[in-house]
Amino acid sequence: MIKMKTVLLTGFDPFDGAAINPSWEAVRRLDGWSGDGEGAAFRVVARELPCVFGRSIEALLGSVDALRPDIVIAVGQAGGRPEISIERIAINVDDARIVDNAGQQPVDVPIVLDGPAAYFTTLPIKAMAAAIREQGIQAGVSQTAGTFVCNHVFYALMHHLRGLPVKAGFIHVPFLPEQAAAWPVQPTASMTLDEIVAGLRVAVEVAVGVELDVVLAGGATH
Ligand code: PCA
Repeated sequence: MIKMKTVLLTGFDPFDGAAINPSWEAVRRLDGWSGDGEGAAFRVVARELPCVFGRSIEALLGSVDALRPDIVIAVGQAGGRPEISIERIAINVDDARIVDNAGQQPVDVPIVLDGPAAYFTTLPIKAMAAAIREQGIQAGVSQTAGTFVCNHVFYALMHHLRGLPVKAGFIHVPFLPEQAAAWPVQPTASMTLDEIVAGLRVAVEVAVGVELDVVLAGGATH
């Protein structure tokens, strides 16, 4: 019998005065979705995280320990980026340019005292980006998840799961068109919710089905 894999997807609540966060809007549409691809049956559980330093980690790791997922993909908004960006690396620093939803603004504080400088994701990021693009949706590998709450939970997730056979990582998604239209800087990139949801579906299927990432250039020159 094929073991049913559990995929934990998380999204964030709105932050920085926004009314909506596309990461949670997309992820919540995938709650309860199950698939049965090539010997890799899975079901998705979605959870919302608060955009708050500290509490976001407690919520994420609490769900990881309760659900014992095989795969964890945390998702957040990266306003201004044009593509679904699959993050390669989490770094051990909080450096907030804006306050979080609890008014906190840590600057140059380690996430885990005496933790390693960084962790690589354990998701097959090149295969994921390529498969999303094959569906006509812009996607790529990103070399930094920033230094705000997204990188914060990404680092804590990888630290928590180190040495365990759980694939985990982080995906940033663009603004929705209505957010981009209201942004003071024009033009600003966006993606429809349907496209974001479709891209995340492909990301989940590849994360479940691909054990060894493909070798494809996905770097950056700056
Ligand atoms: N994006 C922020 C935090 C929450 C979110 O959706 C970030 O990129 O850090």
